[in-house]
Amino acid sequence: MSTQAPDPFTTLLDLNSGSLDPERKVVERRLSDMAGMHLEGYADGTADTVIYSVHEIPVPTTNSNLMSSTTVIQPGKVGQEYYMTKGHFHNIRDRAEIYIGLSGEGCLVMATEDGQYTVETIRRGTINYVPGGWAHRSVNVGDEPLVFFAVYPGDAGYNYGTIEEEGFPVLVVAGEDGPEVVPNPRYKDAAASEAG
Ligand code: S6P
Ligand code: ZN
Repeated sequence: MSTQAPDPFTTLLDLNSGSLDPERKVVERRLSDMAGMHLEGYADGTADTVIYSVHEIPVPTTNSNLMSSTTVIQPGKVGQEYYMTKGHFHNIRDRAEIYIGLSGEGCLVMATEDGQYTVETIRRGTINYVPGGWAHRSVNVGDEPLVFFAVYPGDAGYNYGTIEEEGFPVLVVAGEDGPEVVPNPRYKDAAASEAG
């Protein structure tokens, strides 16, 4: 079939842990994979710490299929900045996405290439809409794992390079009274991010 539709199938999602049955493709991201993404460097000896895992339900990567995954971000901080995902635009920029919060407390930072941004809440029961053209990064601001489910067109793909080079306009940091959104001093500052 030209749409490459798979046969119908069902997956069991553990709403607390984010694990799937059956598990098909799990990607783990460690502090070493996040080098340069937090404002501060991570502490010596912590490079192998797993920050988040993505449990994907793979389908053919066509526009007629819906890819989905569960992300589990561990609680923790690098300096004052919370553990978070790398963040990305979709490779096909106009592809949208939906996040459904399952457990934990988090933020979804979204930004356009020209610097518009918004920071939304992720928690059990939230449904976040990520429009096409908005880069997105999720941040665990709580003490428990942050778990959310994502659905997106099968051909959306990932563009990590733009965020790696430019960052997001804002950071989410631990303030005296809880999470705070602050300007990113290195936003679009290539020289600073290379030095950092
Ligand atoms: C995919 C979707 C999520 C992320 C996951 C990890 O479009 O937005 O499944 O891939 O939350 O984030 P990242 O930025 O490392 O891919
Ligand atoms: Zn995405």
